[in-house]
Amino acid sequence: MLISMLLPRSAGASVHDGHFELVEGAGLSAPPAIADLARELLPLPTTDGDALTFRIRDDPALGAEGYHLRVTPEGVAATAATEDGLRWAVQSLLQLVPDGAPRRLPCLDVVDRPVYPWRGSLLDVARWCHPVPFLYRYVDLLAMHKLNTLHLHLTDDQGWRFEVRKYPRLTEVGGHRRESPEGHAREGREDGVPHGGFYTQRELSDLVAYAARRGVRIMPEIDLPGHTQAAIAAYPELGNVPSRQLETRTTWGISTHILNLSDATISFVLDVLDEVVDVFPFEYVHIGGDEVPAEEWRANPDVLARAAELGLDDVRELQGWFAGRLADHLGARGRKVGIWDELVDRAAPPGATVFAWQAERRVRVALDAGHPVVAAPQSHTYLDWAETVDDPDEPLAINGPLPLEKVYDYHPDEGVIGVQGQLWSEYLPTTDLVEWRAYPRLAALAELGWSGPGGDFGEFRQRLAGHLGRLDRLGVRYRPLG
Ligand code: TNX
Repeated sequence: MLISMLLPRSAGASVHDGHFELVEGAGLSAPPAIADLARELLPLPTTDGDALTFRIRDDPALGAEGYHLRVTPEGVAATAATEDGLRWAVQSLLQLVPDGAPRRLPCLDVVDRPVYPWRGSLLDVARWCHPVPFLYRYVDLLAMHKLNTLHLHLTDDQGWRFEVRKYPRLTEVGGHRRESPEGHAREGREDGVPHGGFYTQRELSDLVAYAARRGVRIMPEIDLPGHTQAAIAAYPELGNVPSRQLETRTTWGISTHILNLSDATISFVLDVLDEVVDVFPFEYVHIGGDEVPAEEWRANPDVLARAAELGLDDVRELQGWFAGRLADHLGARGRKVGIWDELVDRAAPPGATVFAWQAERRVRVALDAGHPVVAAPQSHTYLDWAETVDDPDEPLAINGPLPLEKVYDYHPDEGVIGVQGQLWSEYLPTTDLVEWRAYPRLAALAELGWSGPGGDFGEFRQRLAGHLGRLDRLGVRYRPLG
């Protein structure tokens, strides 16, 4: 049966007579990491004891993230095969605890596990460098929704946000963009506003550790070889016309300026990735590969020579070769790569995980090419799109509409490893707007990811109404239900 308090909905549950009342000083026993998390998140102080127990127990039926949560009149007992499973049990417990006394929990049995191992949220911090405290809050909200992966889009034409110790100009120069009259001319779009900022490696390492305590892994993305105008502004020798001084791009859209593929540029990129790997322990590093206009390559004799030497008919195939160099380098460091789905048509490195973002059918194309695939089609998962296009109060967005129901009702192709919601930030200059766009659609995506497709939207919407009360208490600036 369905437990109305749980969002995402659980795989299986039953409710029994009676209740357990959680009181101040209730005894807690759990592995140290889980005890710390529960103490931090529960609304009441606890002591050592057996009223709330969390235990690791080998149970293949629960998989890597599942858990069993049982409430009896005597207390709460959770088991899972892993600490991750226990973390999700803590999140479910929090949803069962009423806000305010008496904190009575119904007696129940929840046996729960996710349908997809990859439940992601992309946040673009390159277009706007959202403040570090917001990233912590963002992670808290992901964990609350049992989303397990934060994809941080750290670099783009308009800004480079990842501190690289070996190449400080990436953030000194590439971390800033100037005011631009050309952008201002496009009224209301926040184009042309000067902006700057970056994250130190220390800040990101601390964020990674905080997220890990909540079961959220962070996948960094360094978008290459396109979307790199900020890097080329910082180090012109990376570009196709080394004597040309570009600036960090000041308007939205795709830059035509991309990396050249010289040996020096490749070793520069590998140095950058080495520093990325030092900061982000997660198994995956995303190396981009979207939207690479090839005109500059066609006009660059060195690139043409490289293509000829490799026997490639089309310079665009160099993209696959380049990604392969990066994948080999990262592979030697124990990492796998994530790539955008354009690379599937350009000899993508075998085994790379494809993020299929273009048309929905690209998910199938990537699967058929033999890749692990995260379904991220813009039609269903681009949460930066407006929910409606006929509401005059709707803030400006890059595209739309993408209503809540469409996100919820998405049926990814059979065989994907998961789903991911994207928040590109061209039109999300403030954290309030990020939250407005993210919620409640990210809650719908989270349920799709955890509970699988085919949920009843009407029922979800009712459960969501209660869930929004939780977001209210946290001060989340979500978009109210229409
Ligand atoms: C396409 S999706 C992009 C981003 C934009 C986004 C806007 C993708 C891999 N590239 O650079 O921000 O559209 O919706």
